[in-house]
Amino acid sequence: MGMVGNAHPTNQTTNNQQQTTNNKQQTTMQTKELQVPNSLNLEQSLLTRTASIQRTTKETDVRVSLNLDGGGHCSAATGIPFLDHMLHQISSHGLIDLDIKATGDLEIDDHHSNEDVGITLGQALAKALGDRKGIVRFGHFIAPLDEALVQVSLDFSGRPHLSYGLEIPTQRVGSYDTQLVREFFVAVANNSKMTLHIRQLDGINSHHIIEATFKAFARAMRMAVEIDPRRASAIPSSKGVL
Ligand SMILES: [Mn+2]
Repeated sequence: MGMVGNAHPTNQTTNNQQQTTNNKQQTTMQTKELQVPNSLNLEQSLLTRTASIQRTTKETDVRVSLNLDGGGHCSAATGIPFLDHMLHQISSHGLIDLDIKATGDLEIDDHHSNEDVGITLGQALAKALGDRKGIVRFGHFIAPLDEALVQVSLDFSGRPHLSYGLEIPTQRVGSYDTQLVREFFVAVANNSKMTLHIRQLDGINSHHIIEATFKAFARAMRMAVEIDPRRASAIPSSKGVL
């Protein structure tokens, strides 16, 4: 670089650099003042809200991996096609990445596999949520699917409960026994320690009623597991524990 007439520009550059440095310091100080005390923990918990559970019994072998902060990517192979279809609803509308594989005694019927997928999914949800710090905790949604309209309200309360108000008019959807919908949600609620209320507001077609339920459940859960920035990393309970 030429040195001609460099005195002024160099000084200006130095001044500019000092100004930039001062600005940076100011910015840093402002950021520090605005920082949530445990924001680092919050970021860490966001990055690790995943869980993998393998559960093996004499009846079934189920593996569930999930990421609560996913993008709705789903792989579901439970041996029960209609249940796979419903698990896709949870993932897609809950924005939860799900990888579920199950083998089981389907030669008897779908009962054990259906229930054990629910149990393992519930356990994975509980594990991924950890101590439930910072979550919104409550979630609700009313999902329409054509003539069907289903309301789900839930609370990651730590107290398992299911109120189930579906009246599904047929015994089967395809080869799936519609009684198993209740069994699935019992298993999820018990093992994730969730309070879960399901109300059918309208509906005629069994497939629509069940699918609207899973969609409403997915959206309600998405709301409940979101991190509440005003909650920071506090446990959302007046008791201090969930
Ligand atoms: Mn469908």
